[in-house]
Amino acid sequence: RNMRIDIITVLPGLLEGPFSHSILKRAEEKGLATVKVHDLRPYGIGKQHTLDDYAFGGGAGMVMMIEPIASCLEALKKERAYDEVIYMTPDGQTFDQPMANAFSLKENLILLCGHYKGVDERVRQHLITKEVSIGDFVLSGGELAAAVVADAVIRLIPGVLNDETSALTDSFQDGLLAPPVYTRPADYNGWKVPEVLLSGHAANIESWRFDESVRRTKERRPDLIGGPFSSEKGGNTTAQ
Ligand code: 6GU
Repeated sequence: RNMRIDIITVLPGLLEGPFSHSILKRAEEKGLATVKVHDLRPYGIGKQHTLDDYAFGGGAGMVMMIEPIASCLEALKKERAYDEVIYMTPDGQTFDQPMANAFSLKENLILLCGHYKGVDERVRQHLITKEVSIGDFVLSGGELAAAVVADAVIRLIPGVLNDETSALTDSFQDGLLAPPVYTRPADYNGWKVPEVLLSGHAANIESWRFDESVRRTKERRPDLIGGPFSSEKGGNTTAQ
């Protein structure tokens, strides 16, 4: 299985970095995921390849036109079928771990990055299947948000991570924050590692980690306790 993520943007240069490094690069090399960035410019209108225009009704800010986006989507859809065409926008549904898990089960995704004052509403009504935000703050464009979503999704594909980096022990994967971790030395100038972790008693260690996860979650993120993604209610929705 090779997941394909196509990203459409007016600033392809912004997305050159994230996918040529570390885990995402390894996923590509293993043939588990392919990310392709598409410059919208060639699909623009006229000699200047125009992509945006003034808003009908007036007001500051340019609006991305429907035709270049429709042409680009049409070209991509000639190559393969897509499960979702996702518009990256601050007024979309907030991205979270369950959404990342759901996307990681799909074959092919398109991420459309918004810019300026956004895209013509008819793009959203007719060409998009989902609208996603990465949180309640405003970025200059959807590119960095698309990189965040692609990273969170690709690392969940079976085989991308090894045992050491396993996604199954991540914060949020079971609806709780991850427990504290320690490494050598066991005593750093009197700052000691909890005794149980040195005991070699697997069941006690597991139980300590669970208790610490709960304690940490209650302290830092009480909103997660008993929520729709908490460990009691949530099933495993990961691809692995
Ligand atoms: Cl998806 N786009 C932009 N422009 N800003 C954001 C965002 C997306 N998510 C949070 N802020």
